[in-house]
Amino acid sequence: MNFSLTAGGRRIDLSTPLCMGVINTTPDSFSDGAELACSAEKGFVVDIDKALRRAELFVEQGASIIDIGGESTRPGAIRVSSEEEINRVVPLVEAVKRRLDVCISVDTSSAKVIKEAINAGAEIINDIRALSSPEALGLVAESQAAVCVMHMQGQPHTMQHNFQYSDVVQDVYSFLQSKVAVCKCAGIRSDRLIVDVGFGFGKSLQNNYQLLKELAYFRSLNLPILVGISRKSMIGEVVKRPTQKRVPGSIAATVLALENGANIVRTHDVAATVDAIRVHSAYSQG
Ligand code: 7PJ
Repeated sequence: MNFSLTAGGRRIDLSTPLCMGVINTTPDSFSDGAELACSAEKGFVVDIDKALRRAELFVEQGASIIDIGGESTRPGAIRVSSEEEINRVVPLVEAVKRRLDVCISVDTSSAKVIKEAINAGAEIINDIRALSSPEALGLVAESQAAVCVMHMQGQPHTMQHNFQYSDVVQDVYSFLQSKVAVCKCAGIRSDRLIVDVGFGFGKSLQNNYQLLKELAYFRSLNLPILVGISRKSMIGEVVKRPTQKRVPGSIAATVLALENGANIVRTHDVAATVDAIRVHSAYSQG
């Protein structure tokens, strides 16, 4: 399937899969956030220069999209206020916009953050809560931004305690199908929509691998598929390594996702992921 996405003023060609590099501006992100802190005394403040250098490096390494997040959504995380999230995210969106010609995605569920992020130049809203707030849905609909609609069962602070599926693949599929219908009904055309099964969001290890194995089934939604696997516990539990050492395992899972139809790969490790995408593309054309 040859998709193209309209995101803000940008047309994004998805005839080959793209890499989305993650920049977390959260103090408690398990893999990178705390590294971007610049002052421990005043609480957490994002070091814009450091974050910008990381964005530049990601672009040099081949990322097409930079995903900026200000709310930690790892299992157990507590929500932060929209004001706090805006303070973390918006200055970085503005700085990346000024410096780099790269598509900017913002990882948020808050309508206030969505509004400010789009004003600052964000072209994709990556909402792990699938625009569940009516204001968020309205704001995205009336903008030109694209949106990534992700499946999650529960909320980050409790999602790994109790989840239940009758058939995880079918349940996630139905959820995405109905969220896509809601988005279209609000006026978001299909060339502005991306879907994501939400690896690790209210799912057992087995659920995650079932979804990875059956990812191709989600192609029948006829929308680009984004996957976020990078360094997650579905890798850590299998390779038995801490987050920083999960890159090879993450790449193995990424290649499987690509083979099953993933169009966008969200990652903390851009260079390795871009290599995997290139090898997979050569294999596909071989
Ligand atoms: C995902 C995400 C994901 C999308 C996070 C982490 C946790 N957004 N945001 N998909 N994961 N669309 O980076 O491990 O899987 S935060």
